Amino acid sequence: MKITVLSGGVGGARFLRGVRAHVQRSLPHAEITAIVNTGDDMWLTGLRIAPDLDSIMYTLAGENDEVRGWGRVGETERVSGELRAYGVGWPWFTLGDLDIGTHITRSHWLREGVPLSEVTRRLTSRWDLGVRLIPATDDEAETHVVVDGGDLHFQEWWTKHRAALTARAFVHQGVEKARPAPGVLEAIAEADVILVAPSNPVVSIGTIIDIPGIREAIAVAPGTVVGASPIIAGTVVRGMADVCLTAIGVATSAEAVALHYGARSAGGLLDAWLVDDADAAALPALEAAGIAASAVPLWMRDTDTSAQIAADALAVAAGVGAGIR
Ligand code: FO1
Repeated sequence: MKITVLSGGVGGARFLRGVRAHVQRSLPHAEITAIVNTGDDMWLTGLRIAPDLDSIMYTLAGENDEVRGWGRVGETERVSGELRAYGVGWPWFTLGDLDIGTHITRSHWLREGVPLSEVTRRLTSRWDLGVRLIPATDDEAETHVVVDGGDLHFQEWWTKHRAALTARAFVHQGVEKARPAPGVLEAIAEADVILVAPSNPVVSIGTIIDIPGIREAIAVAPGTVVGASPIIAGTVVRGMADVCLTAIGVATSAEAVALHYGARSAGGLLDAWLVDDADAAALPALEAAGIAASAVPLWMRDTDTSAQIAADALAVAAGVGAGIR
């Protein structure tokens, strides 16, 4: 069985940890491929930062800072203290010493002309992650946020301003020239199930399907597409997806996000959608929109609960695949 997951950073990393746990327990021969958002990526003090790829890599390696949700566990910040002293970098964006090891290695290979997908393969081969990570694109297509008075790189808006500056629009710079990274279209075409992680629908999932060719590949993929809502009872599970959704005129609800993604039968992304039990009232509207919906516990408290969500998503996929609506 081949499972392909569209994923952003922190929420996606926890979801992938659950998919892996469920597969290890119940589907030992299944292969998991994660297509990961690269819109958050940037050059900083000469280093290429790839937050979502790193959050997933560290989380699946068991090396992540579980409290902060990003960076490495047991981290120190001696080098970033020096960067601040020299007045370079972003004082509000902390690069830990261990994390800098990843950025130096990635930047070194990129400067040798190695594409990001091969860099990612090399970095992740240090551990037995049980999941293949592929960046959505090898091209630089960074998310910028248009605010009153100009535009900011997403990371500045997110970490320096905590998304407090009203986002007038999100611009995925250079996306029209970006191409899916090697393996992305195959991972979509060959998947029995495509899972849409409960990541930020705008700046994580949206920026993946924006890459020319990806939305089109999903539209004709023979597998079943099942998403998990990143919104529970009108609140975001984590991060600032609500601010991003408001900026594009989408309500912060499990139903609104599913309708924003759209039913694949109507030219959208989804065949099915998991909402939390608290949002069970949304099921009839979703069914009416052509999205098979199921209400299950969606809070990812730990690996067991995220494994159960993965199991629920695969069960819904099996039902839809068998024509059971
Ligand atoms: N998030 C913060 O809120 N503050 C930081 O200083 C910060 C540093 C950082 C360094 C490397 C990295 O991979 C991620 C980092 N993040 C930080 C998180 C980052 O903004 C998020 O992981 C995503 O880009 C947004 O989902």
